[in-house]
Formats: sequence, C-alpha cells, structure tokens
Amino acid sequence: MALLEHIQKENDIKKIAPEDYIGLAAEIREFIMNHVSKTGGHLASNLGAVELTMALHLCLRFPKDKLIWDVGHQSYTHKILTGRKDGFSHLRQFKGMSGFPKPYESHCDSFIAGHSSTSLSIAYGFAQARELKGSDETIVAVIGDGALSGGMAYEALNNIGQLKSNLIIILNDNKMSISENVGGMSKYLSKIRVGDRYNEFKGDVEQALLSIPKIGQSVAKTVKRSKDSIKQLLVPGMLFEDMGITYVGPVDGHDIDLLIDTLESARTRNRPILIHVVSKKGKGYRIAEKFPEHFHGVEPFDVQTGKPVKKKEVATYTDVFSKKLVTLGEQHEDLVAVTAAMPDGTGLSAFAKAYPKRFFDVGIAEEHAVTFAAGMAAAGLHPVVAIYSSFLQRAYDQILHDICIQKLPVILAIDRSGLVGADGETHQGIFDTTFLCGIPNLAVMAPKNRYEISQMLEFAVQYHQPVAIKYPRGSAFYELKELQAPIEYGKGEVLYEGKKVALIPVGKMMEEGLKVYRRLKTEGYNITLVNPRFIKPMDEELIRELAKNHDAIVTVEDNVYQGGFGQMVASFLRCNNLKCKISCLAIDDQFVEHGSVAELMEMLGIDANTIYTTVMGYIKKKNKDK
Ligand SMILES: Cc1ncc(C[n+]2csc(CCOP(=O)(O)OP(=O)(O)O)c2C)c(N)n1
Repeated sequence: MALLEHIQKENDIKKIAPEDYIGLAAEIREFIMNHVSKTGGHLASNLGAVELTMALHLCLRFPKDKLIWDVGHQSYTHKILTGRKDGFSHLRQFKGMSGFPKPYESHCDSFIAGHSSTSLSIAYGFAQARELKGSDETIVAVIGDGALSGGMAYEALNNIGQLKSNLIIILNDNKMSISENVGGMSKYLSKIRVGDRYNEFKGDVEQALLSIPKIGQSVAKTVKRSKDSIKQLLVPGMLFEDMGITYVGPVDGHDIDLLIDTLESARTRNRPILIHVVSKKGKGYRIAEKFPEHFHGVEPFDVQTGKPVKKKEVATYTDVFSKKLVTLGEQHEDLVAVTAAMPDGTGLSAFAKAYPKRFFDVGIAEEHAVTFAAGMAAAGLHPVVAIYSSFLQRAYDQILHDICIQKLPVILAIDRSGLVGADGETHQGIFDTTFLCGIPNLAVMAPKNRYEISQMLEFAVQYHQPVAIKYPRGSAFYELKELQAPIEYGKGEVLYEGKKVALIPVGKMMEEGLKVYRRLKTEGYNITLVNPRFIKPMDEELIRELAKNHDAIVTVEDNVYQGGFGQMVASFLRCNNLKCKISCLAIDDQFVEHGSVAELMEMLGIDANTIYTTVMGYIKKKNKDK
C-alpha cells in the first residue's frame, strides 16, 4: 500500500505522480476488497467507481467544491481519499464509520444520502445557493443509471436545464441497478453507449471546416446553426440536450486521463453538463464482475470463492413471504406483484420466475410502483407491492390518495420494517407504523413469526381491501408454531393468559417478549403475553379487557414512540378513562445510526433485559403495595 500511505487527507491525491494513478487505483481496489470482505458492505458499485472518484478528487478542490453522491453507497473511494482509511476496520459497525456520506463524519461530504435519486435536486439547490451568494465553487452530482430511473431525478433535470451557470452531472452508467436496470431510459442509454462520441465528432467537423480557406468559416457557421439536425443524426435521441443540458460522452469510466480531461473542460462551461461515464460494476474482482447483483451489498465473504463466511441458517421473513406468494399466485390468477428495483431483496424473483407476465419491476420508483398498483387494482387485478419500509416513506401520498381513498385491494408487503442494522439511519424502517396508521381504510399487520406472515398473506388476499403487512429483515422467528389461531380482522390474540402485567410486543419484538415471559415464568411470575396482530385497527375490546384484568400494560415495538402502537394504546386507555398503568417501550424521538440489531435494541431500550426490568417494576410495586 505504498501509494495509499501518502494519502492522509483530502487533496493529498494531487501529490501523486500521474504515472502512478493506475497503481493507486489498484491499491484502492485491494484496500476496499480487504475490508469489505471482512466487515461486509457495498462492494461492486465501489469497485466500479474507483477511477471516477480519483479523477474527481484530482480536479476538485475539497472542501470548497461540492460532490454530491446519489444513494451514497459508492462513496468508499471518496472516504479513502478524504482521510478516513482507518474507519474501514469498523465500517458500518456500532459507533464505527458509516457506509454512506455523512457531513458530520467529514467536511468533504456535502450531504447525507442513502435513498436513491436525490442528488440532482440537491446539486440544483447548491447551484442556486451559489448564484445567490455569488461564490464560485464547482458542484458535481454523481448519479447511477439505476438511480436515474427514479422520478425525482427527472423533476430535477427539468429544472437544471434552465440553469445559466455550471453544474456537472456525472451519469455513472454500469448498466445495472442492483439487478439489471429496467425501462426506457436504460434502453436509451445503451443506444448512446454504442453510438459515436458526438462531442469529439462535433469538434472534428468544426475544426475541419474552419481549416478550409475562404469558405470554411461561413460553412462552419451554417453547420453550427443546423447543430440540432446534425446531433439528431449522430446521437440516438437527444433527451438531455433538448432539456438544456449539454451531453458529453460516453466516456470510459476506467480511463483516468480521459476522465480528468473531460472534467476539466466541463468545469469551464457556464452551463449544466451531463458527462455520461460508462463503467463496469465490480471492476477488478472477477466474481463480482460476473455476478454484480450478488456483490452489490455483501456480508463478510471469502475473497477466493466469493462465498459468504457465515452460512445462512434459517429462512428469513423475505424467504417465507416469497414462497407463500408463489403458492397464492397459483390459486389466484388476479394476483400480480410489483417491485421497485429490488426483485431479489424483496423475494419477488421467485414470483417473477413462476409468473413472468404477472410480475413488474418498475425501477427505483416507489411512488410510481404504488400508484401503478392502484391502477391495476382499479382495473380488477390484485397487486402485491413489496417495498422496503424506509423506501416506502416516499410513497406516502400514493398510498393515501391512490389506494386508500378508493379502498383499492392492494397488498403492501413492507419488508425491512424495524431496525435493519448496518445500513443505518437512512434505512431503518422505524417509522412505518407512524406514517401508515393515520391513513383511513388501511389495515396494518405485523406477524409474530414465520407461520403468521403466511397466515397474514392469506388473510390479505381474502380481505380484498388496502392492507399492509410489515415484517423485519433477517431470520424469521420459528417459535410459537403451535399458536396459529385463524386471523380475524382487527383481532389480536392472547398467547398466554396470566396476571398483573399484560405484555404486548409488536411483530418481531415477540422474540424479546417471549424471552421475558419465559424468564418470569421460571421465577414464578405468570404474566399475560399478547400478540396484537393488527396494529390498525387496534383490538379495542381486547385492550379494554386487559386493562380491566391487569395492573399494567407494557407495549414493545421497534417503531418510534410518536404515532406508534404504544402511544395509540396509551391514548385509548386515557381517552376511555381506563385506569390501567402503561409503559410504552419504543424508539425515542431520534434517527438511529448503524450497528447490529441486537446492539441497537439494547441502546434504545427495547431489548429483553429492558422489557424484563420494566415488567418486574410493576410486579414488585404491586407486591410492595399489598
Ligand atoms: C428510494 C430507494 N429505493 C431503493 C434503494 C435501494 N438501492 C440502493 S442502490 C440501488 C441501485 C442503484 O443503482 P445505480 O444508481 O445504477 O448505482 P450502482 O449501484 O449501479 O452504482 C438500489 C435499488 C434505495 N437506496 N433508495
């Protein structure tokens, strides 16, 4: 790592001799491989963006210039070049370095990212601020071809075209989202990729004409005037140019010299420029180049074989959902499935394989996915939209306005609900109860274990109205198999009837709740354990009963307290003058950074120990009162 040793902070890369650039790129790749294979993280996108990031760092002045990453998962080289090499030994771990850009981590990170398709709006914001302040920083947004499938990117392009000053958009096109990219824009880009390099050609023609004595200049002028028609001939489509954004490219994303030249020249133009960079996802690691979708985000793996170090032990909730949906698809021909660029992550690829005509990947377009599903539902189909909880946040109005007002039969399968761990604050699914439960006509459920997610899906198919099933990342709880009472709309289930305290853990928190129930039992205390099943509508009759027969209710959830299940129960007790005491264990008003789920639960006070102490507090108090 001889060259990397010279890089301790931003701009140090400028001291590296140009003949060493290729060597430095190789060292960076090795560094990323070594660390990500141990800690896990985003691999393929980072390997593909090494030369591009180096070129950006060679041309930009940090921290003055602003580099805005879309999604931010490809920013590892940027972290290495801005003095954060040491952070990689604790990448994405509790209290360690984040896997995404964070301004509080470095003054070279301009903006927090994690969700897709935001970079162009942010860059436009920075550009307008620069104009108002009269400053002269260079502003660059790096957006992938996958992220360009998100609607916000087009909304921003629509504005950026009007800009009268410099703004550089790097379109890092590796032909992949997490899976193969989809849609018209993707096809459009592939056409450009195989087309001629328009910009070079334009320059050549002008130069050649100008060199003709006497008539050269006037012919060149005429040609310039008819620029558009020439472009129409040479560029297969002119979407960006027509929007007012100069298109440059395609440029080889692994040719540092060419990237530097292109960037330097783009910086001098007083207008928005889009540089179309073509790169290879997974570049330099053969297995990742071959299977980029498997190496997008990885757990620790063996570099030689590419296989995960830890064997997957039990089925995840996603696996169970995936399998059950295929079975239901066979019985219900109106069932269709929609993903927003996550066919593997959401487990919908199995459905896609079984019923290709009834499966739709819309790209990174959650808002569109939901409204598209609403359209299909209005036309008589029964769509299941599987989206991660944190990404569904951006489709709030679509759920409300397009599904729920009309009571359309759409099943929202909300994966990664609750704490997700290493991806951190942008990805924690800890707000879904809050943002969903205020919407009329929507039922919201959370399964206690792997058997119940299947039951809930069956229920949702029969129910034929708007319904959300939220379930967590990771292994599906397999205990309590014997308790499989049929699902009844709006009804919770009492798992074990006891005294004094009623413990109500929501969904995944049942794992912790059951531990506490069993521990207390061995200590001679018999409490009541309840599975709410429906967060909305809440089983008011059951809560009333529990309040009557217990001294205290303890709710537990991996959602924020504000607008959470506990707050709804507490408010119900209060509004109905029910005298039972209540403790709501939930996430206090905060964003939750990265760490393992177990560490985070402990930190947030929703783990078995905290539940035990809370319940014990009521048991002891009652004994003392006697
Ligand atoms: C709103 C949103 N939906 C989904 C995701 C999950 N996601 C992370 S990266 C990614 C693919 C991005 O593809 P691209 O922009 O081409 O970047 P690449 O990884 O290919 O470099 C997806 C779908 C996300 N981060 N944000």
